[in-house]
Amino acid sequence: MQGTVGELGEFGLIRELTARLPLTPAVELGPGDDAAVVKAPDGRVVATTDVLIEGRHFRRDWSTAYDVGRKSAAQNLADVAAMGAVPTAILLGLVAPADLPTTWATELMDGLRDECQVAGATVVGGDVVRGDTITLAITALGDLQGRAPVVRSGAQVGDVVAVTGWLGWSAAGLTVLSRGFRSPRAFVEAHRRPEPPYHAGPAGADLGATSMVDVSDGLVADLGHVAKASGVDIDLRAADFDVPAQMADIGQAVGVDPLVWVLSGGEDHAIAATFPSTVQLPARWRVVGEVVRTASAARGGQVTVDGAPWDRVGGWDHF
Ligand code: TPS
Repeated sequence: MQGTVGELGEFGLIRELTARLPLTPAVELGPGDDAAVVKAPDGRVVATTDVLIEGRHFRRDWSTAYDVGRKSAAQNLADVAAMGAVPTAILLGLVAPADLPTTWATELMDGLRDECQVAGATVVGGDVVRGDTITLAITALGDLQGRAPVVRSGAQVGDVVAVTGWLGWSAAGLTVLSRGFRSPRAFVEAHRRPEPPYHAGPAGADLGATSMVDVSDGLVADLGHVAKASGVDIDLRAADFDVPAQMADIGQAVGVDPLVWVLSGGEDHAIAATFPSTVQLPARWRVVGEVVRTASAARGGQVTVDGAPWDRVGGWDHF
């Protein structure tokens, strides 16, 4: 293998990258032709895309290429799961400088492949282009397997709000890394390699979720989209969140209220959903609030914590 992607060339690089990919039952034709063929027995395809840029979404001195691959696959696959679908495939658009070590690109692909495997999907194709800043454009596809998609607009007054997965760990890790530390490892690892609860997407749909979202920008911010789309408000109960002792300790050490990480931190890719209050939820779902009639003139969208507006660091917004 040549040292840099520039030395290897576009087609050499594509050969190196695609040689690492398995086929799965959902894939009729993998990489190598003009396009791949992914089965959609459901007759519908769930599709989503996300762009990640070096410096803004990841740093090469904070994460390995493998972890960048795991995380960038995870955030797309989690979006598919949050619709109530099972992920089937991803496609990668990679912009890379010519001096990028080939191993960075192959390790990235290994990370994408391994995270896809966790979710039951695989990489079916992509493109590589030369450019100044490493940029990944990832498209993920999924299969609803006959389910109705669980959209943001379905929350009903009286529903409970429940979450599953991790909350606040990635944001705590980002705070630690931003301040030049590399530990505690649990938080740094959570930031480098989130573990979305993929299975909870389709399972939540089957339990009767009335709305569902992937928590990427922060719980309050993402539930704000649900509340707005559904024309309701949402009230969360701070005491119902799990703030682990280790998170409280590190919060104390860096002077941050850990509830800010839990409620406003993104990138753990937890799943939040609303359910009719009559639904018996399995233990992995934690009930943290309820859907209430909107009090705002703007016809919904307010998320309160213990009845008060939550204005402490308002989630992630690029602009
Ligand atoms: C180096 N960050 C970037 S994107 C995002 C967050 C919390 C939310 C979702 O983005 N600086 C570095 N790495 C990071 N991960 C952050 C800052 C924080 P999108 O809306 O693009 O899906």
